[in-house]
Amino acid sequence: MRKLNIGLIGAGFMGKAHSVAFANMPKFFWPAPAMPVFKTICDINPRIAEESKERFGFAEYCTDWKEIVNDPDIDAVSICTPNNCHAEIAIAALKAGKHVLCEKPIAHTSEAAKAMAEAGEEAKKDGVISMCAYQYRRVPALELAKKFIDEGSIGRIQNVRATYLQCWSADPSSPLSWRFKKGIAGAGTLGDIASHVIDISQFLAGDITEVVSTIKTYIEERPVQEDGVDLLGTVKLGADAKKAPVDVDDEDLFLVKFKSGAVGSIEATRNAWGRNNFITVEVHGTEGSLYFNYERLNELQVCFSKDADDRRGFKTIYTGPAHFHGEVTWNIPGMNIGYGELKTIEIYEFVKAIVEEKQPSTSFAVGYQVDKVCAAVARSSTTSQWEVVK
Ligand code: SOE
Repeated sequence: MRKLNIGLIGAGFMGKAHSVAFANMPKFFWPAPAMPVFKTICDINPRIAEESKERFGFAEYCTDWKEIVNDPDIDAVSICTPNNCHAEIAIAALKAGKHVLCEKPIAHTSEAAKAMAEAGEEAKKDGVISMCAYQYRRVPALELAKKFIDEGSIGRIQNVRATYLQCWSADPSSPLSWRFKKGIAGAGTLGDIASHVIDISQFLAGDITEVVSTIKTYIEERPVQEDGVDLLGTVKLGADAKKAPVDVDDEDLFLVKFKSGAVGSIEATRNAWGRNNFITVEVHGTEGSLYFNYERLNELQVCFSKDADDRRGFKTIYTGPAHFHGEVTWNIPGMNIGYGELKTIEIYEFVKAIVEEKQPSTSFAVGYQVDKVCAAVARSSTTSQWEVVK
């Protein structure tokens, strides 16, 4: 079986998610398209780099990503660093002929996102794969929603209402990690999580062409955590901790127009107490509606206008073996998959794309399209006008 030497850069939360998924991929998808070999893991923190080598089973570790990009034995690179490093690493890796899976958002500026998309197109000519980690569109229930839409079961889409609500940043005592710094993250909630629901909405209803938005920053300064690793709000610092300003958005609200003529609304925040990974999408068509909530990951609610008046309403389909990649996960609907399996599906799609030399559905070009919508949302929040996605 073909082997694929992996270099993983950034050993935090996402580094763990990618490592677990590479390890599990052949356990679910057998025979695997290729066997991942855990070659090198990189983190700028030497202690974390060394520990992660042991923990995730890599042969080597390093603290400089260039060692991975320059290693002729490495075939594919996973980029799990903060956003401001994506472009430099991804472009260098693609130029070195390595397949790249990069965490979202694609980049921290529009210029960097454009350069990555161009590098992805260039690399494509040599059969090199670029992929942006918008994994949620691969939730089996959302793949099923797409199937209903494509089959015409809910008619023509009129409205898409999507939210991504979390609460990990609602507490002002949670530290100023890189996610609250524009220079590193590029944006706050917008790039971090609104981008996911933009991708899902475009996956289901086609490209967004215009937006009008309002953006708010609720917590304008946060305590500084010296040498802190980003732990997503699980760390709380005392009132006496030194504080520094937040220069990114906490909440984004926007209306959207799709190329198809459909309209919609998107809301995203990391400051909604009680909401955890509350990704919802409701699609209203001329002949029915679909509803999904990530907190009920294995369910899709469907309602069809053709049902008799006295029994029309949402019914729940539990995803399982009959659905997207369900035949390789667990045998009975209701046994359920979780975040780990979802990342495993993403890694399978990446490895399959490499072996088949076919760009995945979330190529850098798609990551760039999401970035363009985010840029229009940011522009509209200052002009208070509808802004065209360009
Ligand atoms: C934090 O908001 C975060 O880890 C995001 O960065 C991820 O993209 C999302 O899937 C879960 O929440």
